[in-house]
Amino acid sequence: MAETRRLFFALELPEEAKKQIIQWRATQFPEDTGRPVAAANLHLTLAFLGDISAEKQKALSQLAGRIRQNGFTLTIDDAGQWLRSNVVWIGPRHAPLGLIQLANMLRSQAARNGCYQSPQPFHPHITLYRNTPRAVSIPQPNFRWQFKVDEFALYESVYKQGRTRYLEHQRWTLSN
Ligand code: 2AM
Repeated sequence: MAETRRLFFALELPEEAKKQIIQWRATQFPEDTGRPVAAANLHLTLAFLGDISAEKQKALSQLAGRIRQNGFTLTIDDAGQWLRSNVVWIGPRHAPLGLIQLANMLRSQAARNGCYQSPQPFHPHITLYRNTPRAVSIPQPNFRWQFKVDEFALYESVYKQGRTRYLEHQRWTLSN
């Protein structure tokens, strides 16, 4: 069988934002909340591609490289839990148009190339905990992390020795 890789397009977070998120998380949630996502793995997924061939990766990378749009400012000022997927997340209360446009474009390119896309609308989020065993009380979002987004990247999810790592394959700058 041809080799495949588990790939997704995502936004990386600035180091400073990651630090603040980790500090906030440490002070707000009990230890048994779930499996905390490592600081290095904090990201905002734009489009999940699944396990795909090198050929499909190339085609989708080419299409991603043709996206012409400006960067945008992202404000992370909301938090919640999804019981269906057992995750605690943070994200924007109001997603900027640029973020929606970028994700929708990548998701439709993925769908047209045979990568299953959830029929649910795009809910931009950064997962903080996975495998949350029960409903947790979500603290009031007493934060407002804001940063400029002018790049996006293609990542590979690698699971090895019980750990997930995200390897960056390619990065693109957002400009008109
Ligand atoms: P999540 O954080 O909400 O779990 C890599 O797995 C990234 O792709 C994660 O951010 C994950 O979102 C996202 N993703 C979206 N759909 C997925 C799926 N069907 N399987 C695994 N990850 C998915």
